[in-house]
Amino acid sequence: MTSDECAAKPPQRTQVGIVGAGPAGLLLSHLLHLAGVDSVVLETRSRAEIEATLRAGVLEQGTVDLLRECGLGERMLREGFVHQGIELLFDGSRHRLDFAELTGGRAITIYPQHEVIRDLVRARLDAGGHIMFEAHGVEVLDFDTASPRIRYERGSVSRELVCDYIAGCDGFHGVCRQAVPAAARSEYARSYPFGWFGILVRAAPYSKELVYAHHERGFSLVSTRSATVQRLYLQCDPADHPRDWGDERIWAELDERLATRDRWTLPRGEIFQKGVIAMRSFVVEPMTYGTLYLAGDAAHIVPPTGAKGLNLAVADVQILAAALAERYTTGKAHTLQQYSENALERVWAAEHFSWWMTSMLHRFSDDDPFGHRMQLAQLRKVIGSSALQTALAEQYVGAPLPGTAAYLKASPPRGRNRRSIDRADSSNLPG
Ligand code: RFL
Ligand code: PHB
Repeated sequence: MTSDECAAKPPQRTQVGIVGAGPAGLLLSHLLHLAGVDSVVLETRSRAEIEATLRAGVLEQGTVDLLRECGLGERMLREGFVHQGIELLFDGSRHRLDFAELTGGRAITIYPQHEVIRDLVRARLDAGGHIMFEAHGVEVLDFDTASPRIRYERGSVSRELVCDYIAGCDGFHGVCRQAVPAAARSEYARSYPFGWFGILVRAAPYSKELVYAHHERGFSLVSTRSATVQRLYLQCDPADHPRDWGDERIWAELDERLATRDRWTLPRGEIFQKGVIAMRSFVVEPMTYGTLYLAGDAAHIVPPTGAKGLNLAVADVQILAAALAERYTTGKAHTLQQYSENALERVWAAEHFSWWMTSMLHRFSDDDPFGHRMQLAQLRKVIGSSALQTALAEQYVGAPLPGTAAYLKASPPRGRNRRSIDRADSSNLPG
C-alpha cells in the first residue's frame, strides 16, 4: 500500500461500502463525497492494474456533462475527441449519420475508460477518500439487515467494514450479485455466437469518426484512442485466441471487410495489443436486495456494439448517488426504494439498442443469405429515413441523465450530511 492509496488505518465503519473500483464504484464514491456522504471502496486489483485496463472509448453526451459538472472534466475536455457523427459502411459505401443535426447539437466524446479511471482515482485520493486496493476474498454479509458488513483480506490481515448500505459495483464476474439468494433474483441473458477481436495499432486516425462496417465476412469497427493510437475490432469466433490472428490475417481481413467502391484502405501500423472479447446481453432484476444495491456491469451487460456499458454504469450511479444523498439529507427512503425500477428503465432501453445494432451489423451464420439480405434492407432503411436516422442517433448519443447532478448543488457542505439513518425505516429489507 502506498501512502497515496490510503493515508490512515483502514476504516471499520462507513456509510456506503462500495465493492469494485471500476467506473461505477469510483464515480459513486466521488458523487457521494460531493453530497457529504462517506464511502469506502474495496478493489481486488492494484491501482496500476485498474489504470491500465483497456476497455471502452465512447462517452455519451450525458456522461460527459455529468463528469464535467462534478469536477472531472478538465483532462477529458482537453484530451478527448468530440465526434458529431458515426458512419455506417455497407455494400461498399460509407454513409454518415450527423448526430449534431439529428439530435439538436448532442455529440459523443472519445476518451478511453482507463483515463476516466485515472481521473477518478486521483480525485478520490486528493479528497482523502479511501480506496482499498488489493482487497482479496471480499464477502458481503448481513445485507438483509440495516447493518451490512463487508469482510476482506489485505496483506494477510482479515478486516471488516460495517456500513449502512453496500454498493455492488464489482462487474459481471464479481461476488455481490451472486450473494443475492437465487430465489430473489431473475436473470435475463443472451449470448451471441461470435466475439470481437480487438487490436491497438500505432497509426494516425483512419477516419474522422467511428465506422461501423457490415460485411458478409463479418462485422468490423474502426475506432480511435488518440492522435497516434487506433482501436480496431473484427467479428471473430468467440473461441479464437490472439495467436490465431497473425498480423497478415488481420490486415487482409480488414481490407476485405472495409473495402469501398472508392478504394478506402487502412495504412498499416504496428499492432501492439490483441485480445478477444465475448459478446453477451444480461440483466438481473431487481438491482437491489435489502441494503445491497447493484450498479454497472454487476447488474447488466450489453454487447459493445452500442457503446453503452460504461455509460449505463454512470447512469446507475447517478441515480443511486442522488437517492442515497436524499436518504441522508431528508431521512426519506422513497427514492432509494425506487432505485432498481428507475435504473432498469434505462438499462432495458440500452439493452434493446445494443441488441438491435448487434443484430443489424454482424454475420450470424455461414449459410444464411436471407439473413444477410434482411440486414442490408434494414441498413438501407436507416440511411433512407430521417426518422430512423434520428432514432439511431438519439439512442447512440444517449438520453440526458435523469436530473443530472441537481443534488450536487443542493447538498450541504461535506461533513454536514451525517444524519444517521432511521433504523426503523428499513422498508427495503426483505421479509
Ligand atoms: P468494471 O469496469 O468491470 O469494474 C468492476 C471492478 O470491480 C473489481 N472487482 C472486485 N473488487 C473487489 N472484490 C471483488 N470480489 C471484485 N470483483 C471484481 C474489478 O477488478 C473491477 O475493477 O465494472 P463497472 O464499473 O460496472 O464498469 C462497466 C464498464 O467497465 C463496461 O460496461 C464498459 O467497459 C463496456 N464497454 C463500453 N462501454 C461504453 O459505455 N462505451 C464503449 O465504448 C464501450 N466499449 C466496452 C467497450 C467493453 C469492452 N469489453 C472489454 C467488454 C469495449 C470493449 C471491448
Ligand atoms: C471503442 O473504441 O473501444 C469502441 C467504440 C465503439 C463501440 C465499442 C467500442 O461501439
